[in-house]
Amino acid sequence: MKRKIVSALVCAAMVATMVAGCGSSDSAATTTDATEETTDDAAADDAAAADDTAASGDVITIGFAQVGHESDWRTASTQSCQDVFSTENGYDLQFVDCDNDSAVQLEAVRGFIEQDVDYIIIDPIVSTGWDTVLTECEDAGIPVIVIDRTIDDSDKYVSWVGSNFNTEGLAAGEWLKAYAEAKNIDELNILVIEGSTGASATIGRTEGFKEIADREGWTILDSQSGDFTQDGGQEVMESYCKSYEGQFNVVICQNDNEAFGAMDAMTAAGVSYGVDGDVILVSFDACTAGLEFVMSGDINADFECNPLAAPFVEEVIQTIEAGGTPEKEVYMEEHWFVNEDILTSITVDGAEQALTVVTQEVVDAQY
Ligand code: GYE
Repeated sequence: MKRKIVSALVCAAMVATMVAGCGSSDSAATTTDATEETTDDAAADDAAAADDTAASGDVITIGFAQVGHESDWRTASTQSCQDVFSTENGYDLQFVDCDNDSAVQLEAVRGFIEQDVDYIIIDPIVSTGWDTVLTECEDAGIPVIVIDRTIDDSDKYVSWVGSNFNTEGLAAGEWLKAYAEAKNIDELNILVIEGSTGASATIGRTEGFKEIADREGWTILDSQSGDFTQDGGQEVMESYCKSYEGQFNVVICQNDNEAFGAMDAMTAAGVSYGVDGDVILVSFDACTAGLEFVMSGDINADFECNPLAAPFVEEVIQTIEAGGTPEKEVYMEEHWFVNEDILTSITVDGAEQALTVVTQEVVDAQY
């Protein structure tokens, strides 16, 4: 019974957001129709069913298919969901760590459908291959909320909450351009350590940064995946140090954990990096440990990606529970962190964006 009511609400929300997403002029009418249908359905259900809704204080069951445990960012993301969707807050969170395996993630989602959970949260390991399983969720009347990485081949989810990875890549590029100018460095030879292949975070950061590199005529010597892990970053950097010895002066790591591994590899190879070194080191995520390395000058700049999506996801869920239509896309706020105060801002996509110099206070305030 509970499922029926929630399903009806979900269909209303899905129809409304999908129509709105297509830019149809009659989206309001469609929304109203769908809502009326929901109301009728609900009215036809008995009082016991009404008591069974979340609004009456029932536990809301959520299945969360998390990417894995590859990074500090990921740990913070998991913690954020566990804190918000706690038993005390009225939730039953079914958590699956998919260990960066797409097959396991699809299986987890199907398991949630079988369990008949109220909502499914997916942080998609890769951005494609989703339409079939999302159709199964839709058929089961279970709303899907996507967090962090995007799904690019299906829009059968009610909301996505996350970051603009392309903007992060653009920001790193614009910062590097301004920094090199300020330091009178006129040749940039760049090595990139990418994140996991097929992840939208990797695709966005790679494309954004490359756009600036192409515009400025920089040389990207190589770009290989370090799988968003410390070991991966170290391994790729060890091989770069051998293959490109003496040829590079910039290393871009697509997350902090890769940067930690890359620092170990460069130290072992006798390559100096950071504000006093020969190699400019750039990272993404800006987790606490990453910011500590920015403060010490080992990492020159760190482009934040906010992992604390859960409070926004809860808003989406509560909107649906109240019969409303959540936003299809929710972007989270993020900041750009640097060691030196020679630049105070950069212009990204025509907008001026502040650079924050990392102090102990900044580190303490970070996730
Ligand atoms: O940058 C990395 C994590 O998807 C944005 O995944 C996320 C990325 C994050 O493993 O640390």
